[in-house]
Amino acid sequence: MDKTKNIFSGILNTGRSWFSKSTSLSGAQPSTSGIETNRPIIIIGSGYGAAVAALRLCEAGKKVLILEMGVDWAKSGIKYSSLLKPGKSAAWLKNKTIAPFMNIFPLRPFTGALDRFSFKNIDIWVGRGVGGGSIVNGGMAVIPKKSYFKEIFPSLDAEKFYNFYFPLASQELKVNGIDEQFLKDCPYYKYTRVGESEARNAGFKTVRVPNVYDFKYMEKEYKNEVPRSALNAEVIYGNNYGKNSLDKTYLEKALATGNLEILELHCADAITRNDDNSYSINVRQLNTLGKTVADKTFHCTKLVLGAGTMGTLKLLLHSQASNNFPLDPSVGKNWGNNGNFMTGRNWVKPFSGGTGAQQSTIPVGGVDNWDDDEHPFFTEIAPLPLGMDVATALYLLINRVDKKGLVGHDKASGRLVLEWDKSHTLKMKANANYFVRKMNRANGGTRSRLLFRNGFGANICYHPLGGCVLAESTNLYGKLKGHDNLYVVDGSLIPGTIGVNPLMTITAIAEYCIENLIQQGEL
Ligand code: FAE
Repeated sequence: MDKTKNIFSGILNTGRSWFSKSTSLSGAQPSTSGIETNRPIIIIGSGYGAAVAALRLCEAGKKVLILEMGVDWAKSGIKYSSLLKPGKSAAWLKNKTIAPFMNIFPLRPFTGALDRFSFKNIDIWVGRGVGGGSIVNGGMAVIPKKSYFKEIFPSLDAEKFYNFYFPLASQELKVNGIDEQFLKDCPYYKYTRVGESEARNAGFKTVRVPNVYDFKYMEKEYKNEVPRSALNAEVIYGNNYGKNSLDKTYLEKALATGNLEILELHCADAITRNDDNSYSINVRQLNTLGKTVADKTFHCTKLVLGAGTMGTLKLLLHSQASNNFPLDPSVGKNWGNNGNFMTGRNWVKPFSGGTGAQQSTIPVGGVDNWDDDEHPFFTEIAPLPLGMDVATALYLLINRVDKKGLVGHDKASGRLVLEWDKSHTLKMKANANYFVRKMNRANGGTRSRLLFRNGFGANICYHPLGGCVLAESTNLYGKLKGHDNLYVVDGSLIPGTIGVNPLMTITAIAEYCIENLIQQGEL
């Protein structure tokens, strides 16, 4: 037998532990082709939907393999970098940082934790690595308003979600709240205190936002009893401590069953449906420079897609374009940015310490204007941890999405295309304008022209949703229409909007889908 084949079957058998060492692979490895592996159940991706699926399937005694294109950060020993000192984790194979603004930092290309899909009118940020978006996100764990949930998902039993799936998701994700006294005293939350008092001044309702970040840990950070993370400008390039990302919750539990294997740096490129309705997946194993070190084919009876909204759509639409993979015509439709619209205000309290020189990266405050018929929105009072006081308040508005986008695939370039222009964000802009003006009128300050083009970041999206919508492109439980053995469990199931930050809803929907799919003997 071919010697390389032997080496790689060894690698496949030892799985996660071997690959964790492989992150040091830096570039010289020759490409190996033709490795074939058979597994009963394969999950692509390791974000929220994928992690829920992995845990529940492993608990049910099934052997599961996860293919994740990013690094297994927890195992790699590589430290996440901070906003002020971007390093390996800061970007997926870029030579400059890709934060929403202030990209003045050069980088050596590395398979980092933050990636960006750039389209003509919108940039979409996603997480890369074992844990998906949970590695890079702000951890805000918000349950949507029941009335909006019912509007968005009329076919779901809302009572069961609010009594069971959301509480279950909260518990598994270790959601907790900040101590009010700590919030009042901690200088790192000045931006929240200023943001809340100014919002109330302007006549808005403020709300406390729970988070997956361990606030008891943060209190210790503040007292310098433990290494700092949220108080050390760590977040969108990963948190070294404090944050209960999926590798510390669902995935850790799933691995503890002994039934889960995770292969990092394995990027699924295309899926083929076989005559017996099983699937074959073309996969590139990457090194940390993004070079292919092996081309592999994985075969499975059951395939679960948890590659995130953009990842799942890319895989499905690319497979359709490259090998006639059968897809329902609804796939790609009903896509939205969850109403994401970034804005801000300059000259916020410039003569009384502004919004604070040091800021915790974990947001805990929001403004709830959802019930205003004319200007319905929710906004997070976001941190801007630049290491100095810039007297600037940053907000990520979440609006309704009245006009949905359409995701397609350009065969020539192999890239996704997105129908999304100014007309999709007009109402969002009107809401941002209304909010900023009302805030400035009540408190002083100007529109944040220093941060965004003319003060409005219509192009910034952290919450891509939809395109493979539950009960439209799939059955009621995420099984893809026209397929017997293919299931979707990630953000693409949510039709473009959920009115709040989406991680809780993605987790709860995945819990609901997997519970039913297991009960029905589908998985
Ligand atoms: P996701 O978490 O995106 O995971 C998909 C995984 O699949 C990733 O690890 C990919 O690397 C992997 N993958 C993709 N394609 C492939 C492929 N072809 N082969 C192998 N692997 C692949 O999926 N939401 C909140 O609720 N609260 C927040 O505070 C918040 N803050 C955010 C801040 C930032 C900067 C960003 C980018 C997002 C934030 N979000 C937040 C959004 C949230 O993280 C996101 O909705 C979820 O992570 C999406 O979960 P999925 O399960 O859909």
